[in-house]
Amino acid sequence: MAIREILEVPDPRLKQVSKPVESFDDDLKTLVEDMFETMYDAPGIGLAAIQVGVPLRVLVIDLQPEDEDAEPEVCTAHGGHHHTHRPTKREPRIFVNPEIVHPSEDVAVYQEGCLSVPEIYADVERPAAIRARWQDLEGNVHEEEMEGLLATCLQHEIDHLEGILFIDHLSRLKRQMALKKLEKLRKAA
Ligand code: GNR
Ligand code: NI
Repeated sequence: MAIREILEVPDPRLKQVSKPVESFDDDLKTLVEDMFETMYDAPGIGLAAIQVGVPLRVLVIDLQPEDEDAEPEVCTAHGGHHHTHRPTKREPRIFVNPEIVHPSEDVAVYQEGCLSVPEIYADVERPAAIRARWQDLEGNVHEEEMEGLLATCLQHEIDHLEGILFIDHLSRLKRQMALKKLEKLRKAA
């Protein structure tokens, strides 16, 4: 297992269209293991293979984002009695060759962020629910209806497979403002 480097804008590889997975072999399993390790370390709730420079249609998602190895954080935000924050439980999900077979007409707005566009957050409107189809590490096909954050996150990740970032859904002005802000943050760092 290894943590891989996450590509950031304006890396041109993020604009590539990823290729379907054809061999469900040990290399694929290693890629997925490394993607989970990289995602939990970041931490993030999803990761597409192209974000670690591999142009294959592979995604991992876990909506419980906190790093298991992190020191427990002492929290005093609840009336003075201390407790620690830990992921309640991990829910790792793997999506190989994912497709949206049916998006809902109703939309939902979520504030999105992206590990490849660090520290930038913006509201994005997407179909609120989707029927998705994908393969697992053995190549077996699955289909499921999703809504809420899982539906949003899967659509964000499938966009990565097409070379699309969440900032591409913003107006040109808002996208330019986001990229300027990121440039400024990098200069300050
Ligand atoms: O960690 C992430 N959080 C997030 C929040 C709202 C909508 C989508 C996401 S995905 C993002 C990780 C990432 O960049 N995946 O590609
Ligand atoms: Ni992203």
